[in-house]
Amino acid sequence: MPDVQTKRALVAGAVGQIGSELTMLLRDKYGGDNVVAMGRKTKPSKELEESGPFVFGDVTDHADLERIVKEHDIDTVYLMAAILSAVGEANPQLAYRVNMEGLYNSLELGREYGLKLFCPSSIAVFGPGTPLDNTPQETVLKPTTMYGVTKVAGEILCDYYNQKFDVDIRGVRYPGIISNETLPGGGTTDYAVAIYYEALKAKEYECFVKGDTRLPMMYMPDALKGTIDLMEAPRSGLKHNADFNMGAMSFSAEELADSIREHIPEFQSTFKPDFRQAIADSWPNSVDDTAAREEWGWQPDYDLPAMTKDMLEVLSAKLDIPM
Ligand code: VAH
Repeated sequence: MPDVQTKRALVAGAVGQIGSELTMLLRDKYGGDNVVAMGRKTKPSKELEESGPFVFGDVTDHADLERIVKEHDIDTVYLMAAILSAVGEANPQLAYRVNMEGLYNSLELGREYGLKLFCPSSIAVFGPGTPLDNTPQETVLKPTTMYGVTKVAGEILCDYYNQKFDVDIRGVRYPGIISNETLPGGGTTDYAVAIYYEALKAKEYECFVKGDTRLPMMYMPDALKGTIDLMEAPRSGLKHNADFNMGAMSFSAEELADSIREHIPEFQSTFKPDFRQAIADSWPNSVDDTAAREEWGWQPDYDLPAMTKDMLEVLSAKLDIPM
């Protein structure tokens, strides 16, 4: 099948951490009217509501999703709706339903309507037995969270639909994403966002993982750039589908706090691990993203110092708290 040229996109999960910023960027690119934002329950921001169409819908409801795809003449779907790792461990049944049924419905609509799909995965596909450093593209995938289980199954399903039905499905294994627009909802890497808000607001933060916990992370502008670049790459150059490792930076919670102290010397950080420590411990320290670099030219712009500087500047202005 030739490459689908996106004219009208649907972003499912458009009120979430990544979806909200991705929608605005896609609207800049394709025109506000051509990018339909879909949320399930949460009221959208004024910006999201006024810059293009917004609909309420549920990815677990095939008929509902099909109606939206047909009504808006959608050719490309970004499936950003998901239950993340921490909430998923509190309610594995919900994580299974949203992540698996949402994906299955999207894949089936992709097959029926010839849609191009972005179906994100996560470093949560890794687990015990996976090499921790510079984790290879092809390696042991035996996660210990329901979120990770749904992402491994999802990657394989995406490969299957690609081969069997020639559906153009792409995706990356997102690391922890750090951003300053919409808060993340219920992941293990949420501390890496919360720490910036609290450093400005309270000058102290109690982190829910240990100081030496090291994870792969990425600043939102890089995550968005990677997402769109992968979707725009010629399909013929891709050997992988929806499972690209995509690295940017890797730091421990203590190093993150230290980078903030470069700007706010009085900032105090303490570490009190909870149930999320075990989840973090099951994930790698860093990933090998050679395949993404070779197949579609992936190249991140931000390292930890550059991200911290930008995060604090943006949040200081937004919260009206001087550094
Ligand atoms: C989570 N942020 O913490 C997500 C992520 C890297 C993991 O996909 O659950």
